Amino acid sequence: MRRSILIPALSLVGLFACNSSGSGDKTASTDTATAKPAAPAADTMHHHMDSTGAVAPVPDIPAGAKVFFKNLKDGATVKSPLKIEMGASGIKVDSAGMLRPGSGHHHILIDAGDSLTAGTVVPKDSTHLHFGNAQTSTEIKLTPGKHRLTLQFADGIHRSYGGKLSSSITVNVKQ
Ligand SMILES: [Cu+2]
Repeated sequence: MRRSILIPALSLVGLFACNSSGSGDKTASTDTATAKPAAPAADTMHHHMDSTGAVAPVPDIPAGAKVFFKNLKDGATVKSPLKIEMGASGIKVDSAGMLRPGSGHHHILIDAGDSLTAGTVVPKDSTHLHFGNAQTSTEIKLTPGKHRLTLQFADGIHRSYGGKLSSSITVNVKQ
């Protein structure tokens, strides 16, 4: 398993090294210039390119895949802090950083709209939470009253899979 992740990671490092130093040599793994991009870098700042140099499109959604709030129903009355279990079926929950078809990671949008158009990079702020370590549960603090929560799945480089892989509920947080 680790191996299959490592190999594409290394080939990407080679790609970046090519751009910066012109040396895509695989023996350059001890080179400090090629070692740097191996860090969690490959996040939102780097485009993942295919062999033609174009940014790869958002991967197709596997047939029947869906995401859902496991432990919460629409309209539920809840307490803060609120534990949220994020469910996914038909698609793999994986860590962020690399584009891998058939996988992605969860995001929670708090009072920030129902879903993000497919291909849109999910913002990173207090109302758009990323779970790029493949987390499937979290705890959030909410002020009393009604809140709209959206679970939004996105690909390895944080691009939304769109409404098909999202789910929205309203919760009523009691004082
Ligand atoms: Cu993300």
